[in-house]
Amino acid sequence: MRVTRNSIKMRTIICFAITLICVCILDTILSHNVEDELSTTHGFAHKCSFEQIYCYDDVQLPKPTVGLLYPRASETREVNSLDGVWELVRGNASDPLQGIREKWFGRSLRSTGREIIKVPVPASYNDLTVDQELRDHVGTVWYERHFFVPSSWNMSGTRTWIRFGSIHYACIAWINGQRAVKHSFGHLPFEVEIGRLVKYGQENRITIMVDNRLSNSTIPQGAVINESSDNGSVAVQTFTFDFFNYAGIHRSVQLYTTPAKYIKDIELKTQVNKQMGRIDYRLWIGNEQEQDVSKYINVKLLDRDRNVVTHQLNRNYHNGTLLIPNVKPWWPYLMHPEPGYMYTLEFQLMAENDLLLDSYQLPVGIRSLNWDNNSIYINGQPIYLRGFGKHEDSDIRGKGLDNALLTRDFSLLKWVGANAYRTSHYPYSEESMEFADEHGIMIIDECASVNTDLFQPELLQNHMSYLEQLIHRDRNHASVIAWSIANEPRTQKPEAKDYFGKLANYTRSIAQGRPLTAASNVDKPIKCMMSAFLDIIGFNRYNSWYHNPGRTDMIINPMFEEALSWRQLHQKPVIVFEYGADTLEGYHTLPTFIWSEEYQTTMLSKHFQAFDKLRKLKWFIGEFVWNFADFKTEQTYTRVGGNKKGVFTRNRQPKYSAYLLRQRYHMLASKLNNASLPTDLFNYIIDFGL
Ligand code: BDP
Repeated sequence: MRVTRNSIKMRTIICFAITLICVCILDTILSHNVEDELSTTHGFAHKCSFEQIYCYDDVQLPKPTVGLLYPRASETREVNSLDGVWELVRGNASDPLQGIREKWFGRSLRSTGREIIKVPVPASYNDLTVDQELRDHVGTVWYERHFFVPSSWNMSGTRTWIRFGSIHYACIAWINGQRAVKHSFGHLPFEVEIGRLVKYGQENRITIMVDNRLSNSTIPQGAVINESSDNGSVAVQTFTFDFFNYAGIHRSVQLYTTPAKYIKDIELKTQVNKQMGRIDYRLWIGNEQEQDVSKYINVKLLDRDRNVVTHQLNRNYHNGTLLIPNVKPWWPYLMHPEPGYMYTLEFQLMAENDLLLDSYQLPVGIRSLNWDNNSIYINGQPIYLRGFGKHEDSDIRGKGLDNALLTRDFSLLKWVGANAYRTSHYPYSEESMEFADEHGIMIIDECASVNTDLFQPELLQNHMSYLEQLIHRDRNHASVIAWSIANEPRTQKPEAKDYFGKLANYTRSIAQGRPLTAASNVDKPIKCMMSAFLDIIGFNRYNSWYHNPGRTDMIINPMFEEALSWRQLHQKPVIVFEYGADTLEGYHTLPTFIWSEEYQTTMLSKHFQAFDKLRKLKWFIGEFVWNFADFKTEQTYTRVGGNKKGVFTRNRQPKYSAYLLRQRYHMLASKLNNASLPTDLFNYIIDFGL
C-alpha cells in the first residue's frame, strides 16, 4: 500500500463511481452495437436490484477452453510467422468506433487518408515514435498487413489457422474484409480457423482494431473519463495500477496448419516417485465427428539428446499413462546439479492403415508438486522461493515479446541465484514460460487482476474467465507452481468475501494440481476478506518506504510480526511477495538516504534478518524483492521516469544492491540445497594469515 499515493487512489476511485454512469450512457449512445461486439461478457444479465448489486447468482461459469496448442511445425504441420513490419493508423480519440462505422476493414487502411505509421509486430505501439499523442492514445488503433498463404495449404485435409499470442486489450480481426475473430483479454492467446477467409497462393489482407480502454468490468479495471484540456474535452484513461498501460500486438501472430483430423489439445499431469516418473496424458481430437479413421496413437518420450526413452502404442487415443523408470526429474535451479530437465513428448495420431494423421511434440518436465499447511514440495522436497516480482517491460518495445531480453533476464536471474518469480501482474509470454521450464525457474502465475475494486458480477464473470484461459494455457508447464488470483485487491471491503469465495471455489475446481495464492496488502490480516480462501498466504509490505520512509531501523520487527500474524490467522504457508525501495542508479549517500543505492542495499539486508527469523519457523516459504528491474509507469510526481525499485536497471545492469542479493540467494541455495557457490561471489580482500 502506498501511503503517499492514497489521495490519488481515492480520487480515482471516486472518479470510477461518478464517471461510470456517464461513460456507460455515452458509450451506449455512441456505439451500442460495436460495444456489444467488443464486450467481454456474452449476454450477461443480472437481475439483482440496485441494493443487492453484489449478488452473483447469475454469474455463469466459463466454458472450458479447448485447443490453442502452441504452433509447432511437424511432419504434418507448418507454421508461418506474420511478425514483421505492419502498418498502423491511429483512430480518432474522440470517436474510437469511427473505423467500424466507416468499415475501414473493408479496404486498405491507406485509402482512409489517415497517417500510416510503420510499426513492428510484436511490440507495444506507445514508445515506438516521438509522437506524444500515440504514446498516450486512448481508444482504438488499426493494424494492417498483407500476406500470402501457400497454395500448398489449399488441400482437402488441411486446415489453416491464425493464432495471436497476445493483443492488448480488446480487438477484432478481419481477413480480406471479413470478420475472423474478436478477443477481449490482454496477455492471453486466441486463435481461429481461417480457411474460409483466405485466398491460397494469393495476397491477403489482415486488419486488426485494437482498443486499449479499460472499464470497471475489464481485467484489470480502469475508467475512461473526459477532462477539459486547452484543446477542448479529451478522453483520459484512469487506473490505479502502477505500470504503463502499454497496448498493441504484444506477441507473435502466426499462421499454421493442422490436418483435418488433428490433435486439438493435450493435458499432462506428471509425478515422480523415487526413480519412477509417470505422465498421465489426455488428448482432444479435432473433427472427431467425421468418419472415424483414427486407430491408435504412438506416444514417444525423447530425452534431451533426442533418444527415445519410452514408447507406447495406445488404441485409446483419448488418454493414457507412461511410466519412466530411472526418470530425470525436473528440479528448480540450484536444487539439483541438472535443473530444468525437459523431455519431449511426441504424439502421433495414426490411421487404420498405419498412415500418420497428425504429429505434435510437447516439451515436458516431469515432477511431483504437493503442498500442505507448511510448505510446497517438489519431488517430495520442501522449497524455499528466492526471487522477484517482475514486469514485461523494456525501453522502446514496451511489453512486446523480445527473445533477446528474455535471454538476458534469465541469465541475470541465474547470476543472482534466484529460483522463482511471480508474473506480476498478468500472464507473461508463452516463450518466457518455456524459458522458465528450461532454466528451472519456478513461476507463481498471476492473472491480470490488479487493485480489483467495485466487485460487480460482470467483473467476477470476466475474472473467472481470465483465470480459466490462463490455467488452460499454462497447465502443462513444470515451472508453474501456483496460481495467483489477484494482486492487492481491495479485500478490506465486506463484499470482497463473497466475490473471492466464489472466485477461489471455481479456480480450485480447475487448478490442475496447483495451490491458489494472491498478494494482499491490507494493513491487518484480520481485515482481508480473501486470504481464508487461499492455500498459500502472500503479502506485500513496504517497511522503510511507504511505511516509515527513511527508517531502516523499522523493518525487522514489523516484518516478522506481520508474517507471524498471517500464519496465526490461517495456519498456511506464508510468503512475502513484495518489499523494496525506489533507487536511483548512480545516486550514492553515506550515511544512507532514501533513493540511494546504499539505502536499497541496507533495506534488503534488514529484510534478510527478518526472513531468517521467520525461516526458523518452517512455514515461511519465500522472499520476493520488488522489483527485478526498473519499469515504466504512468506520469506522476512520485515516479522519476517510472518505478525505480529494480535491483537491475531498466537496461538490465546491476545496481549496487544486486551484489548483496546475489550473495544471499546463492548462500541460501548452498545452505538449503548444498549448491556450490559461484567462485566470484566474494572478491578477494586479504590473506589474514600473513
Ligand atoms: C505495490 C504494487 C506494485 C507497485 C508497488 C510500488 O503491487 O504494482 O509497483 O506497490 O509502489 O503495492 O512500487
